[in-house]
Amino acid sequence: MRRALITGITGQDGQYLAELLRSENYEVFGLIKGQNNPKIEALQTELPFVELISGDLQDLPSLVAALEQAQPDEVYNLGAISFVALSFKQAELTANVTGLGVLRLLEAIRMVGGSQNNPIRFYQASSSEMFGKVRESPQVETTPFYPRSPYGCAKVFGHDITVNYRDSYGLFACSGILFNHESPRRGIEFVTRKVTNAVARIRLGLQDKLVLGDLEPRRDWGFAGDYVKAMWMMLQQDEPDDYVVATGETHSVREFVDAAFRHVGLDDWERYVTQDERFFRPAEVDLLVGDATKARTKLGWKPEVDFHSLVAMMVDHDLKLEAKKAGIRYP
Ligand code: GDR
Repeated sequence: MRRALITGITGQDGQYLAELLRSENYEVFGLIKGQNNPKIEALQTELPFVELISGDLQDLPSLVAALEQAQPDEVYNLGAISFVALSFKQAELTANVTGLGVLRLLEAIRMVGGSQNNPIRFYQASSSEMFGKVRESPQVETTPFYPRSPYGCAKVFGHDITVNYRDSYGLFACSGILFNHESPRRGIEFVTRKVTNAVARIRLGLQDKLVLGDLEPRRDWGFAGDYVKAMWMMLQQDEPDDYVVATGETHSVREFVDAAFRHVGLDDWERYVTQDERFFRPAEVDLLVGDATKARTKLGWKPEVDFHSLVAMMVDHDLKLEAKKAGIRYP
């Protein structure tokens, strides 16, 4: 049985990836920091097959110990301070976890290594936020980086150090440059889930306003369940490499809001939505759209869920969730 260790196991990608690896017959280990908290308890209920190991991307000895315990064939580094807005407020912490955390994990892998004929394979969750102020569209693996947030800067370091360890030490290390990917498991602080949850609550009469920031930024939004397959596929190749993972379609935040409200029959959505400075960022990424030709041709990967199906999936999930919480029958 192959073994995999996932950092960021409580996040949306960690959960989808754990399910995928389980279906591929892996033994799955998840790194968690801290003591029991509601997120960890929920994970234990939803994904009881995941064996949890305590450790922290800020603490090298704990990473070495986690690798020794899990003895993984594959390590997926999905752990990070991943909320871009927060990274402006906690820039140093972001650099430490999202940036230096990658270096620590790579060092731990060098130290523990895995067996000689079966060295540990490493996946780094890189991000389209590295492209930032884009200088070419669509973005491909060779597009220059121009990050626009402490998060983006930290991800550039994580990406570069992954490539550097591959070049320097021959590690089987891959970097997936993933564009935005969403799901019903997305955290409520991210714009898509914030919108679908509010739309559900407004439709059910539980809320009357949705307060957002800038509605003009454009993102290439895909489904997280599709994207974790690309992560796994990267580590099954003969050679390590870097890949853009994206749908190739871009939509503004405004279009996402419009689609979500229309899905529940509220076409006059402007009356529910207001904007507030609080949700604007000191520097914004205006336009992202990826070209995943390399992933399509070399990995055979392609996204299955399109933009409107994704919006519908998330709104329908939140309608059920919020109706159940409020004890309302819906529809
Ligand atoms: P992003 O995701 O920054 O693209 O990073 P997010 O959903 O937070 O923002 C998307 C866009 O929406 C605008 N926006 C708002 N955003 C939030 N969160 N809340 C609001 O109220 C709001 N109003 C407008 C933002 O300004 C932005 O332009 C995500 C994260 O998952 C990263 O970790 C990942 O690397 C990238 O996607 C790819």
